[in-house]
Amino acid sequence: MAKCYIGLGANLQQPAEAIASALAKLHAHSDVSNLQCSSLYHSKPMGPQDQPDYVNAVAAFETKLEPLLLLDLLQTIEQEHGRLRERYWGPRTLDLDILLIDNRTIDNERLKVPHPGIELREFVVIPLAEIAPELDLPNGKSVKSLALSIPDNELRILAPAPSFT
Ligand code: A4P
Ligand code: MG
Repeated sequence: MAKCYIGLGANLQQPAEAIASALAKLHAHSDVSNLQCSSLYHSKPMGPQDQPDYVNAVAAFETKLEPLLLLDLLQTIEQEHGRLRERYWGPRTLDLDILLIDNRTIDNERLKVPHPGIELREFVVIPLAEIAPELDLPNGKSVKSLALSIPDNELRILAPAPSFT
């Protein structure tokens, strides 16, 4: 079993509902167990500013899926939400990024783990610290201290973690 952390983001249609529905699909999947999720956060767009604000969250779960099969699963869920990839860092109905898989480092064409953006994104580091305050990244940095030092860029809690029981 590997412990995985993923980032969820959405800024089109009904973003909070898209995230709740992605979590429900993960919860229902036979290879996903012990799913937990941070609060839902409201964030300012990183990248092009002429797009709506985002809803972001970080979830954790255990899985025996190999990393590329996990990526396939997440991409399938993105597709089911009508994900259109039109513009780099542009708006999306649902974006699922693998943040961490245990303490592993993976660097291939389809998958980079840890996700290279973790430390730079308040909408990742702060929700991650909410559910895993004692976690260290594979490079040894403490998630809690990253969360305390990153500018919050107006990040705020929008809603409690969706429940999926
Ligand atoms: N890929 C490589 N590593 C990973 C990984 N760890 N997890 C590859 C997921 N995918 C990974 O991703 C392109 C390719 O990255 C995938 O096919 C996969 O093989 P994508 O999601 O199709 O493209 P993208 O999302 O447009 O680009 P990218 O770089 O993934 O963008 P991000 O990092 O997802 O950022 N502002 C706020 N406030 N909140 C957000 O969530 N998100 C983005 C997109 C921009 N601005 C944002 C937010
Ligand atoms: Mg992405």
